[in-house]
Amino acid sequence: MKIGIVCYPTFGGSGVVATELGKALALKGHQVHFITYSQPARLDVFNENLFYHEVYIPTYPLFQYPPYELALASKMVDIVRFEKLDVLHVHYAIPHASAAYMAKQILRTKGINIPVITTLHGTDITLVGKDASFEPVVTFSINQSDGVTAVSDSLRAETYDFFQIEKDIEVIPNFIDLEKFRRQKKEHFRMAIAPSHEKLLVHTSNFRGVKRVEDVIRIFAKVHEKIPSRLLLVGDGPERPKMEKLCRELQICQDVRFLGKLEAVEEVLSIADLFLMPSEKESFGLAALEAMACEVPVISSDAGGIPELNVNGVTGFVSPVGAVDAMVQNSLYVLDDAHLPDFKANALKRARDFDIEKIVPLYEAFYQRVISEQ
Ligand code: GMT
Repeated sequence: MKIGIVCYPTFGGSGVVATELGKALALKGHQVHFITYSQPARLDVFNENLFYHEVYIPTYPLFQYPPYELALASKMVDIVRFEKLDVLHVHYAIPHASAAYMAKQILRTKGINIPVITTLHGTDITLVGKDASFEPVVTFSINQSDGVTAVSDSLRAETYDFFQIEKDIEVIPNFIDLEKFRRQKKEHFRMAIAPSHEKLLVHTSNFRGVKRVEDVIRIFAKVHEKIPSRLLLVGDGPERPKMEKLCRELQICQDVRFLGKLEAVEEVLSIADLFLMPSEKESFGLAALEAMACEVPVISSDAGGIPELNVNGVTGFVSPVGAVDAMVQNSLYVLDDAHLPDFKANALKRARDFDIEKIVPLYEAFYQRVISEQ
């Protein structure tokens, strides 16, 4: 197939999933065309089947807000026609689904019918999409898509609860490349970070409010009172300055490292004992799956789709959002050397359910079905 993929090119979960999907499809012989405003962060390989088309957004003094959606729609029209694409797959509804709708209508006037598939990722539904400024357009563009997928049962349910959706939404969960995300031997690195065999807790996120990084730090502070431990924070975002201040107030700075954005997050996960994800909202929790693939158990909230991934009492523990004390108790239980090896093994076993080799064929079958229904 010739597949167009539209996504955000940043480190965000939806962009990562879209890019990894495109790379996997290219390896299987499909021709994949990425259409976005800059090179996707993980599109760092050469493959004869992979193409990247940059959306150029002209500026003009009149535009306080340059119209990206129009430039994107025009680029989609151009690439679908020139490359003779079979399907357009857009990741994250805003504004990709409405831009795809516009492209589809324009192409129709030229005698081309391009099937559009929209994958819902999370905040496009649970946060941003619900805002009255976007809701009518999100509802309309989901209903106009030829196929719709969501990354968890929870996200599918929330979409039907909040929006007037007439389309079937198929759940295709996120996936993991177990070749890339596996526990590597990094003993020298571990000795440098935890020379006295301290336990290592890790959190990775975009440091936005919904990630509740404050809970991460408060959980760690209490764990740290009980056992020698260190906290590694990967990622960056608006909450970071507040979090650095909180570490000072709690006098734990010497045992907390802010590592910033890292490309090889699997190297940090390879030395970790526990992953913390206390999010307020989380449609899937891709960062937790990456940790589990590296044999790291997860202490999480019960937000959104996380319980579909993190099995309570097996791969870690799940508690209500904000239940810091319960998360502390559960962390101490998992980190106990009598329990840790079992939790690590269970985390990896569960991650294998989301092996990229199992999930990519679900997308291929979905594309075939949507194309054949046209
Ligand atoms: O978590 C974010 O803020 C980024 C966001 C995105 O769209 O880039 O992530 C969402 O999509 C990921 C991939 O499907 C999911 O694993 C995340 O759970 C989801 N984030 C939220 O629902 C908050």
